Amino acid sequence: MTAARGRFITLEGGEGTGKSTQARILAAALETRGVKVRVTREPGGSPLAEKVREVLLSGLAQPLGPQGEAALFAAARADHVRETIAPALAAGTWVICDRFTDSTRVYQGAVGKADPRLLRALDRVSVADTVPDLTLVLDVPPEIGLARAAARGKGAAADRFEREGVEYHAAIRAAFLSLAEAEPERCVVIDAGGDVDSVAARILSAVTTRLPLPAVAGAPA
Ligand code: Z5A
Repeated sequence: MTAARGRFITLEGGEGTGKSTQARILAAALETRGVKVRVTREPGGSPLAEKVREVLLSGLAQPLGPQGEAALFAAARADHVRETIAPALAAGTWVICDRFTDSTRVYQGAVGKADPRLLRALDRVSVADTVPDLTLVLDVPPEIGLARAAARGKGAAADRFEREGVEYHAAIRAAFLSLAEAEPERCVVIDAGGDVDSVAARILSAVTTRLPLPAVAGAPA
């Protein structure tokens, strides 16, 4: 018997909104309910895409401009989808991805002003039909997200995106909110303020409301 396709969940939002933390917590909660889960991230998520991540976050590619960076994010994404995401979904594993193509639409598109026709063409090649079933947009004011990221990264050098000012991160937040508003059937905005456990409860509630879990004997409801 072939396994039913897994579900594809993406976590999006600005810096320090808690995506990585919540991806791990959501995976553990789903596994408790009998779901096999693979957590991954972008840029990265496959050996080759992790190498492209280093180039992008170092700022080496910044002189290429938003369109050049978008092409690199898409090249990494094509490999990530082919090597990691699509095989997991085909095997019936649920995939939780920390950032995906909405990040390109927001960072390089809405804020960077890359040509939307280019971004759509890149999506056709890199994403094709591997579209998320559910996208959780984690939302906090940028001052809170940046403070969280700074507290975590004490002593480490800021990456190419962390070096941007608060106005830039406010524009990113607004762009994520308007993207979510435009696609309510796929996107849910999660209030990511408050403690980790409260945010995790909001996320689990959104996931179990939108995506029916496979029935597993003995698993908690
Ligand atoms: N980018 C792009 O431009 N185009 C693209 O297509 C893609 C990405 C895919 C990736 O950097 C950068 O690439 C990203 C956009 C760009 N840059 N920015 N900004 P990254 O992966 O290194 O950075 P990030 O995605 O923004 O992740 P982050 O800074 O690690 O944030 P996070 O994953 O949302 O948060 P976290 O790591 O879970 O939490 C941050 C800290 O806050 C940590 O110490 C936690 O313990 C703490 N935390 C988490 N939740 C809470 C709550 N609720 N209360 C208090 N403290 C908390």
